[in-house]
Amino acid sequence: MLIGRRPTLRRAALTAGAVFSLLLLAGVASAEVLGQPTPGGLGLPATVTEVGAETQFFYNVILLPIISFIGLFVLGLLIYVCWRFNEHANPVPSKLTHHTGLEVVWTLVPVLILVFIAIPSFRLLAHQVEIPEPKVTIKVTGNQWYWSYAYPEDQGGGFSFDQFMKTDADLKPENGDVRLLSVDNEAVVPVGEVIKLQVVASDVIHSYTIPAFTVRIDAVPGRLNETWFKAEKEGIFYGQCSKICGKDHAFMPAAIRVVSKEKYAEWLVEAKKKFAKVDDGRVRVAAEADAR
Ligand SMILES: [Cu+2]
Repeated sequence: MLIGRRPTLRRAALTAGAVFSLLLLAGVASAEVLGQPTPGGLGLPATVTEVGAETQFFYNVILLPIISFIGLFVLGLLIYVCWRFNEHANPVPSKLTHHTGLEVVWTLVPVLILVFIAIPSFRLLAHQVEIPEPKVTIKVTGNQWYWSYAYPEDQGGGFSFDQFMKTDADLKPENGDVRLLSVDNEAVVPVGEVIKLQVVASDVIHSYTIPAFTVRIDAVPGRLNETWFKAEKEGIFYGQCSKICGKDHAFMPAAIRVVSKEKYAEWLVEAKKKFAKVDDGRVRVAAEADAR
């Protein structure tokens, strides 16, 4: 009986191993596409910031092995108990209800595991929360259902613009447009510089998220939240609103393009001209009223 089963078991194990390796390969291959989700992607998206690398290390190397071990250990215990103490194997159950040694162990061990996790966790949290001296500060406002960006005057900005998702009709895949993620006006930042984001909302709670920067912060009306990132690679990085904010919650992506310092300076000059006319809603309304 057992001899008959073995080849089947081995085949099943080999198949499982092959499927797992393929999934891993798919995950590794897809990790190369920066800043956007990839079909067949597995694991966390590729990151381009130091905080992102630390976060992924914390998750993949510290947390994942611990939770996997705990999950397997509890599963093993359950299977053992079902097998060893079922009605047939153990017809006369023990009357034992307390075991001081065991109770001390199963209280202490989880506490020690939590302390072990807390140390790197707080270090990471501090790195995320303490914002270094920023080169560029951008105010991001969440609206139903789009993001607005304001670049301050004293850093060469002095303009603001809205960022809307491109509709399917406007999409140009040949130019690298991605459905549900590409926007009309990308926010632009220089590579290798500390960017501070001040995030707020004008109507309901939104959440500004760019996975490749490991940036995710709530946009709350009447409250200015701050976060930061320093992108080490150029490219276009997408995110989506991560707080259910109404009808078009799924259609307010965020897009940040990271460019060289020279290109950023050029973009500032262009953007100043491009967005000068629509820098203030009231100005626009007044101008429209005059025209009438
Ligand atoms: Cu939203």
